[in-house]
Amino acid sequence: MRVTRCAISLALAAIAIFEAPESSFAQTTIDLGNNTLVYPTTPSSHDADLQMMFYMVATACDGGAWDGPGITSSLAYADAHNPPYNGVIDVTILDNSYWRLPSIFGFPLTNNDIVMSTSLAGDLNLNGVVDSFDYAQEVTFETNQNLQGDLNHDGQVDSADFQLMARSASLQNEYNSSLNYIGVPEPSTGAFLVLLLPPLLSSRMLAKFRRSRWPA
Ligand SMILES: [Ca+2]
Ligand SMILES: [Ca+2]
Repeated sequence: MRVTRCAISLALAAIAIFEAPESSFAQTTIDLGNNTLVYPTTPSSHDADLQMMFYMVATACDGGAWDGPGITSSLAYADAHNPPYNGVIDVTILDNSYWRLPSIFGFPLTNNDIVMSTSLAGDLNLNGVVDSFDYAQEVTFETNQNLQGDLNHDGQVDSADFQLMARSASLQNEYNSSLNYIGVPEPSTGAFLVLLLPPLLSSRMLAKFRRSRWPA
């Protein structure tokens, strides 16, 4: 599938090859739904690609409304807009150059892969629970300002993210039943997608997004 300037909803097992010219990127939305997306990178492109993913999720999150362009989840949108407002459904970004997981949900990973998944906010290792392991990891991410710990996608890892993690942990029993990423879904069910996104965004574009989201 090759697309430009459009909205994409990922609902079935597929390999999506997505090409977005810089001029149209801001209008592009990829809806993960209740899926997990694996984005392969190369060692030379990894860091820029990871920054791109942070920005795409941040623009989609749009301060918690989940109504912006970028990489979003309709589940996160529904959770954010259905009263009572909870906002604990998130798009978690897992950088496998950090975690070095051999696989996720049975899907093989390389250390250059970036994983994005609809999940509970704060389930940093995407194992289906928000627990003390995630909390300890969040402490490290706060120390290093690693944006994998930026749960509210505001560009920094701080107390607001810990508060969201705590709320997510308290509500996880309620939410686990509605997320099929819990319980090791089979690849054949469509829970996995591999996204190839050439060409990579330029550093100039990333700088533009950085300025627009988080002015210096
Ligand atoms: Ca976890
Ligand atoms: Ca944050």
